[in-house]
Amino acid sequence: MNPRKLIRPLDAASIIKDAQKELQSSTRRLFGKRLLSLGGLALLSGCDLTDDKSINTMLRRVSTLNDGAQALLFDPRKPAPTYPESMLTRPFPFNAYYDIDQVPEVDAQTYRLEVGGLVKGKRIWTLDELRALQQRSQVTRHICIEGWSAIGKWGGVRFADFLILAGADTGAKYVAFHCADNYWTSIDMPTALHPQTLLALTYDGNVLPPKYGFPMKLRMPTKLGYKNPKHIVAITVTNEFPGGYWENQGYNWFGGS
Ligand SMILES: Nc1nc2c(c(=O)[nH]1)N[C@H]1C(S)=C(S)[C@@H](COP(=O)(O)O)O[C@H]1N2
Ligand SMILES: [Mo]
Repeated sequence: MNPRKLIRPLDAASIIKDAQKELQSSTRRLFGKRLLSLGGLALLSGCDLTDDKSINTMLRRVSTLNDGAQALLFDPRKPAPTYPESMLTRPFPFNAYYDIDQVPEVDAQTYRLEVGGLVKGKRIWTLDELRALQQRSQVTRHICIEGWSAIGKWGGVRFADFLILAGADTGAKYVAFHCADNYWTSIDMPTALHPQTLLALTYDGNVLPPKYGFPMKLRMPTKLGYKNPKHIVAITVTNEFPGGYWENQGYNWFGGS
């Protein structure tokens, strides 16, 4: 059976609640300040978010907003909403460009994270070294362009801390991620340095399970699902546009959520 069939319908009620909070204050701010929230996006994409279908439509339209407009509207300091643990979506959905029985097996003992490109520091990291760094956690909403969203809890290292420890040139334009399943994606430096961007090693308090990206994924509540790479094996800091698996097939590169 196609696992997508098992995924819950959109959690419409809570998305609309978030959107309404934004809408109350955002109409005035939308064009004055640089605001890009769910509510702001609803306005920009002309959707009223009254049902699952219009949320779907909005997610689709958002993906076709051009990257320049999104980058201009995105405020890299604006925090994404967080939620109480009582709102966690159980079970959290699995998604990838293949079915769940194809999830890559990564060996914790031999695993090494390679950091390359414009960095001056340590280039090879073991899992234990990453686990020894200061850990934080977040309960945030993951929004997938295919029309579902879910609230999850991830723990790990703040990516900005990691980039600084690795001696990365934070004036570079992009950070690219290569994954054990050959997936790849890339993000802009302002998003890489956003305080909620996390190199996640755990899910819901336990070691990140294979289906959610063992040994490590990048979790960004400011970006759509496909910008959140799982099973990361290499990170590259670069000024050359790296693209991505879905982005090169037409998905919006900026991919803000
Ligand atoms: N390595 C890798 N990362 C990936 C993908 C993938 O196929 N491979 N799919 C992306 C998409 S489209 C989504 S919605 C999320 C799903 O993450 P989850 O399985 O933890 O829900 O992973 C993203 N990261
Ligand atoms: Mo996705």
